[in-house]
Amino acid sequence: MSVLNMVIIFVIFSALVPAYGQPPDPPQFHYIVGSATYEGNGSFANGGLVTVTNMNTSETLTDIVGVSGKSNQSGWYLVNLLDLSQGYRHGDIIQILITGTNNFSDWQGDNTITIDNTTFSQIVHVTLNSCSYIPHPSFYWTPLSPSTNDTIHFTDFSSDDGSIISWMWEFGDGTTSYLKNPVHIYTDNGDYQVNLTVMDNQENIATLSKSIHITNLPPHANFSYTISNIMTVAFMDMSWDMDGTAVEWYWEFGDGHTSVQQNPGHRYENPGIYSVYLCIRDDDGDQAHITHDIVLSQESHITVTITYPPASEQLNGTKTLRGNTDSIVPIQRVDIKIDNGPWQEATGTTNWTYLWNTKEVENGNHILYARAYDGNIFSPIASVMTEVYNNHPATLSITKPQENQTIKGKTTIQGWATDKDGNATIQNVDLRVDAGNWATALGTTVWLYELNTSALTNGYHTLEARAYDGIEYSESYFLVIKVDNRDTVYGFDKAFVYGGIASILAFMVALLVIVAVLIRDKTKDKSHHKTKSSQKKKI
Ligand SMILES: [Ca+2]
Ligand SMILES: [Ca+2]
Ligand SMILES: [Ca+2]
Ligand SMILES: [Ca+2]
Repeated sequence: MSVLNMVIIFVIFSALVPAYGQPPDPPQFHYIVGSATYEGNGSFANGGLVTVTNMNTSETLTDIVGVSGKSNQSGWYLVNLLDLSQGYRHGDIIQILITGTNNFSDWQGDNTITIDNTTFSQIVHVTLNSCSYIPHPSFYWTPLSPSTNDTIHFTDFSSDDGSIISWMWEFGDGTTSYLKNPVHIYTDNGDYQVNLTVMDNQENIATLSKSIHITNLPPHANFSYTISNIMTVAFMDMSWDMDGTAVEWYWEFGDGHTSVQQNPGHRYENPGIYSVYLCIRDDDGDQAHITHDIVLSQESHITVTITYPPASEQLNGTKTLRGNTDSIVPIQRVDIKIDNGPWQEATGTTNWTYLWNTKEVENGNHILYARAYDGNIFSPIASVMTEVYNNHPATLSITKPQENQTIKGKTTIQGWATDKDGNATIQNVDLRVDAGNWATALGTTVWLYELNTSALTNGYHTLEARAYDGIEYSESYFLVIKVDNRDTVYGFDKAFVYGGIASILAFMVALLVIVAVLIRDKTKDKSHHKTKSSQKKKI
């Protein structure tokens, strides 16, 4: 308020207050008009607390109007002395006490005035003297733009006319410190109000507040994955945020498909290398991303093993090949291949067998192959080298006599024998007739046997020959022969022929005897000639 205002107030009062006679009746308007200034520079002490006390009655008057309409405040102020209920009387001594505080000091001052009812207003001025300089708090921090988890150094920069004896820091996150120069770490981003309250050696207290902005830490994106099936991949979010949490995920699987799940699964159509991209957003809106290449191989997740035969095992005859498979998904079948032959389905899957007749291949080294199939892809091919050794039985033939040939007496049976494994391995050739006892022939690759047919009945018989190669007998060679030991003359049985001749001779002898008898009888008769002639007639 300016001096001009004060003048106006006086003008108004002068206009409103009628002329009165003598005290003790106070005028209709009766005020103390006061002002307060600071010591030294004389500037108005606006905002000081005005306390008005009647020293005679110890009563305090509250009807005070200060600058800007605020009560009980100094600068310019009015004290209404018309409140008779408070017992102000002519001649009472009134004390005006004003205390004030600005940024630098505490101020205080007082003055007294004696109520004079003969005037409508009285003027009192109070000069405030400095009673104590309050401290001036100040501080700064480094780094100037801190983030979550940064170590922030707070430095006290307060000043005082005396000395500062204590500090209290309130960091705005519920924590405090009583150090002069504390350090502090904020565990989350945000805006915090830092209060520094200092106290000087006169126990004056002052507080300074500043706002500090803690910057959000961006999240870190990361993920792992497991190939749970040949083409199906389970992705696991491994991201983190030091001062928050990830709240959004965005995946690109590298094959055109995407997901917003945190831990998605994805099935790929084809094997290959895929760049999988993950972008995350934290609860403060910051993003991070990462890309991993994943390799999907056809053959890496299904295996087949051959457990029998072991490598370089010598095999013969029919063997059961064995093995097993390992896969997360069901195996549909196991195939077996011998050398460059066709794939053949084995029996069983997890544990499989395959019956192999080794005689189907030549003696020597052979490679067995196995593969498993899950309906989608084949396993890598397992293989094992084996050695097959199967004896080949000898083979033989009878070259003489011919089939159904008739033989008699001592007949030489001839033939040959041979062995694929070497003719020298043939130990002997045996022969028998009609499943009788075996007899050993002379020789091997070329052999002879003297068959005495006289012990056989005439007729058809079966010759059987076999060869032995030291390991096994050959298959038998059969030959049907006809034995005929009868004597013949010109193709006829000798006995028959001779018998016939003997019969004829005997008949003729008998006939001669008869003739002779007849002739003798004729001669004995009367007519010797007659007898003879009759006998001739008979002949
Ligand atoms: Ca001080
Ligand atoms: Ca964050
Ligand atoms: Ca945060
Ligand atoms: Ca042999």
